[in-house]
Amino acid sequence: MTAPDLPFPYDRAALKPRILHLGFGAFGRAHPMVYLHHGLSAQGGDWGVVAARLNSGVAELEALDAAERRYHVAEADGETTTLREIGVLCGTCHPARDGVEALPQLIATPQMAVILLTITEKGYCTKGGALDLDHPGIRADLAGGPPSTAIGVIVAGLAQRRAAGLGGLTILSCDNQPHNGALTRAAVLGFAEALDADLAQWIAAEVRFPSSMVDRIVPAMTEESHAVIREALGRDDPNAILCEPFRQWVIEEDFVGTPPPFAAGGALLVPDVRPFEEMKLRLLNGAHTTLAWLGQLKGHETVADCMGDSALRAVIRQLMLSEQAPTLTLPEEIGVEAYAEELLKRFENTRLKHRLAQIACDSSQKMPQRLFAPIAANLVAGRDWPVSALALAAWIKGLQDLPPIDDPRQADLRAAAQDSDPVTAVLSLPALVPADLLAHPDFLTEVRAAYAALHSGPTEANASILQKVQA
Ligand code: CS2
Repeated sequence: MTAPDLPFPYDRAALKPRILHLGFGAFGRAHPMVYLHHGLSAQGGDWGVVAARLNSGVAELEALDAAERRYHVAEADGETTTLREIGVLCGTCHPARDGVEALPQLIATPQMAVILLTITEKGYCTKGGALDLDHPGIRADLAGGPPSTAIGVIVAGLAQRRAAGLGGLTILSCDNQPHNGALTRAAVLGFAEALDADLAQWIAAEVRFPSSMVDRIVPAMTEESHAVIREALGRDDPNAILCEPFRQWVIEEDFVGTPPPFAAGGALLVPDVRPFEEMKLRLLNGAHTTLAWLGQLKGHETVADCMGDSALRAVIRQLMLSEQAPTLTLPEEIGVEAYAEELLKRFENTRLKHRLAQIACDSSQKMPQRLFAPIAANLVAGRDWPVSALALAAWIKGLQDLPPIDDPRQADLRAAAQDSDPVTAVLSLPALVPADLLAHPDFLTEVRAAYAALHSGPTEANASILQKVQA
């Protein structure tokens, strides 16, 4: 156990609101803020953060304010708990408390330099890589209402910056999407174009949208994790967060001006993050989503429980090494076997109660990058993908058998899962599976065979798919 490092190794009084973190939640606390904490500890500086939420979360921000915006991060595995107090926050902001103009105005302050986003996949309001102009939130924001989406807030703020004669800034996505910088740019420009072509041109020229690959397992807090903090700290910290010791952040080197000291805090700044993000999304997140559904159907509650199930562990290893890895162009310095073994070890961490039901949330938004894209690559290359097929089948079976799980498309998904051919009905929902994958003659056939194996047990007709699963 390590005592919290006090006093802060940087001058909190010197921090200015130069970073706005939209969607400040568990991951934000435990990942980008920790990098900044280490960066400021190494280099000093005035890079303070305003933590913001858009919809829910007023109470969370007020709890932070009540604690002078200090909170602890506990990194736990095995017997070890390392506690660290983070002091990089210099303010909080919520439209419901501070008024709808507060966030755009903050974006338009001269010293504001970086907007960090942890708004989850659905927060980008995109469809097929472009802004979804039919999204109800986007429609309302474009109609001139007080902005309610992150994209609407950002564009309102950028418009004010431009009107004030200020320069652009950097918008840094920290969500698990491929090419998350390009996606953010497409969403922001799509919104601006629908409002004012000149503004869109100004944004395209003045604002940078680096992509980044983020990695740290940060489950939602539970009573049990609060008890771990209480024991390590000797008192409660309602704002604390418990996570694994591992952390990784690979950021595209594309900032307006000097970046915050993320690199000094351990982040890797590179010209191209694509190999890293694809590797992480497919091996880690693809395995997570597969476990979320297969594991729940087998009666498991957490990722660590699944790792204690030798058959499931073997299936996940097969997914990583035989189905996901062959679809990747890997960073030179990374050996895929070692990366997969390290992931399995991280998944084994019993100190984290990482609930499968939490990972299963928003699966419609996660499947494309985690499973559909690698399946498509495997079909083109003529490789087998039996575990991926089982993962999709388990999702569909879970939609039928498990309690409802949050997903923006939940109503459609659950209705389709009741069809007499649930595989076809779910996977043919509009704008879910890319058209060329759906049209591939083997795609639905393989998932149907996997579904039949899960639903009615192995039969002659579906035996081949199970034989291909080595466990
Ligand atoms: C998880 C991720 O909930 C999920 O979808 O797969 O939050 C995962 O824990 C992180 O991406 C790990 O870096």
